[in-house]
Amino acid sequence: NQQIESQNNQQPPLMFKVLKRFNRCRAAVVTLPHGDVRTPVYMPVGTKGAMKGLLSENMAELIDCDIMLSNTYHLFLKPGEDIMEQMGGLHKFMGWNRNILTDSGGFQIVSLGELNSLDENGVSFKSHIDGKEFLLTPERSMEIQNKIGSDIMMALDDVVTPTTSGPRVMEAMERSVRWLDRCIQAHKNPDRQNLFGIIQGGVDDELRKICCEMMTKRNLPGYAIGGLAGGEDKEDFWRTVKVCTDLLPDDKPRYVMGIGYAEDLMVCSLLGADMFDCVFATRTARFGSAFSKYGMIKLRKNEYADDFGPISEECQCYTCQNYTRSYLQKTFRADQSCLHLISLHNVQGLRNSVLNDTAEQYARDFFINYYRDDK
Ligand code: PRF
Ligand code: ZN
Repeated sequence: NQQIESQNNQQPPLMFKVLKRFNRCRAAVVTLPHGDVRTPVYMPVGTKGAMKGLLSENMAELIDCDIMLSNTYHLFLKPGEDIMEQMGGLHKFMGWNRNILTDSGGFQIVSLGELNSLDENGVSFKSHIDGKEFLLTPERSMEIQNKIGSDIMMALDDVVTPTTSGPRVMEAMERSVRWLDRCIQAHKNPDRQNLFGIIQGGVDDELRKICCEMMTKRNLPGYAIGGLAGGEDKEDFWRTVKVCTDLLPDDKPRYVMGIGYAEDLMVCSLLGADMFDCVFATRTARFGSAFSKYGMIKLRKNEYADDFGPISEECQCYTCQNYTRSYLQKTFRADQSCLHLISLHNVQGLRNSVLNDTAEQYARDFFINYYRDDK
């Protein structure tokens, strides 16, 4: 371990600059190989290499996106790592020259139900395309992500649902640390690609603390908080995020994986997290809620069908500068980019309030309106 802890001392291709703070919350800029990412940031997911319904040449323009997320698992099955490598990486393959973050694959295999077996060596699974059997190890995940050329690669982790209890939670946490070490060893391009570790440990504070302590010793360019947003109580969820953000380095980005509800983006940002995605976005009631000075705007509602104003008149965010409530209402059911536009508005609203020194009022108003009953 001594060797692993010290070999990671070279400068990573990532800079993190905090512009302003409100208590734990930070408005920052993460500089990556493909440009600046303004945080807090909500990353849209382009699972098959391109966002559903959007061409990548239009995507940056359409949704003002600094970074998108893609999945090793899906890219590995199609178009495959060799095509990706021959093309010179996913950026070239997609014609996307802003940043890309790739998840390591294990979580997708488990959550899509493709898992055959899991042991210390890795995860074995059957392709949902042709039924062929594959083994994903930490080394293979790094090899594939190195070929993809993502700006941020995620370590392969052993994920259990947050409602799991007993010795399996500790086993998964400890295995995630051992797999992280194998990822660090196998990573070929530390000068061009950032490897993030993923904190596990369920909703057990002690396990989370141990995991944070062990992983921060590896001196990685950034850290994710995994294993949450899977049916646990909000109280457990938010407390666990705070346990981790208290211990993770203040001068590095923190990414909470797989959350998408407006209130979770707010709470986690206020607790000091910087990056979010929502791979398994479900369109439940509060999902289309956008916040404005006039209260919560539930964009799925028909009353907005002929409302040609922005979500919020005074909002400077990209969504409000370019889209009407009517547009968002109409695309709500059909298009995942709409959900991204709403989340972008919510997150950028908070970011701007931190920059303007009005975050306290912003957060108060948000929660007062969010939990107010429908009139
Ligand atoms: N690990 C990885 N990807 C993820 C998660 C995780 O814990 C989550 C949260 N359950 C979403 N995506 N590798
Ligand atoms: Zn806005």
